[in-house]
Amino acid sequence: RGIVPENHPRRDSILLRERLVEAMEKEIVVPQGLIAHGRGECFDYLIGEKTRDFAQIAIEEAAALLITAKNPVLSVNGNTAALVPTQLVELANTIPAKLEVNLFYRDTVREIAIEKALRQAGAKEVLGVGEDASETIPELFSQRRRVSKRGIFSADVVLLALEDGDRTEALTRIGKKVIAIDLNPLSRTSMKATVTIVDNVTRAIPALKEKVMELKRDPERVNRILESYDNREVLRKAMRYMAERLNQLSLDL
Ligand code: PTJ
Repeated sequence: RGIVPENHPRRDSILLRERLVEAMEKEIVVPQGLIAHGRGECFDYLIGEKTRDFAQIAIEEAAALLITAKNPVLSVNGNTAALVPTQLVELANTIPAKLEVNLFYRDTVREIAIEKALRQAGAKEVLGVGEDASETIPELFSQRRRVSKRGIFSADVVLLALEDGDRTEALTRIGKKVIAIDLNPLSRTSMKATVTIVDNVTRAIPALKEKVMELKRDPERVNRILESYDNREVLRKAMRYMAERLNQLSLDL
């Protein structure tokens, strides 16, 4: 593929695009995933491509929930398998949590390609592939309703990213705590999740692993964090940050 100059100001962003296109050729990512990524890039511009305080607060809450969960599950789709396979496996090992493939555009070829990517990244077990995804989430009509009995079906805390609002809503309705990573604070997923991390998965997943390691050494802090969290306030902060940053940039012109 074309060489991206070392000093190109948008090098990292271009390399991520290359990674997604390569993953599409391996049938990990769907073409729609490229469009979804473009929407994410736009919101990432608005926050200056950094993990801001509203994301840090949500990451802390997410880490506390994952550590104290009975059966935490990390849900993996095409885009996250392409962008952060190793980081997802490391996060799952650190918590520890299960990894489950769950796709909007589900087909056997993709399930197997994603399982392979996760195993190459070091995963010992990958749920939600083939017959393992034989349970269903009630009142959900996309292919995302198919889940593993040992995984999302019996999970108390589910972490997901680049999600559609329907499943987030269906999962919370059946009593699960949902941690969503979504750069768009206006999406239905962001609004319906228990905890919304408005940040890029490429930054949020490693940051979450660091936070899990930190909080595991400090159980008292975990309880304090769990008592005081307000997701609406986090979303408000994210929206205000975007608006104020744009305003400031317009004044600086
Ligand atoms: O792999 P599949 O079959 O499960 O399909 C996955 C896609 C992404 C195609 C599917 O879930 C989809 O259509 O997603 P949406 O409805 O486009 O939602 C994607 C959301 O994720 C949008 O709100 C984007 O802003 C956000 N987003 C995109 N890239 C990133 C992101 N959030 C965090 N990090 C990103 N890198």
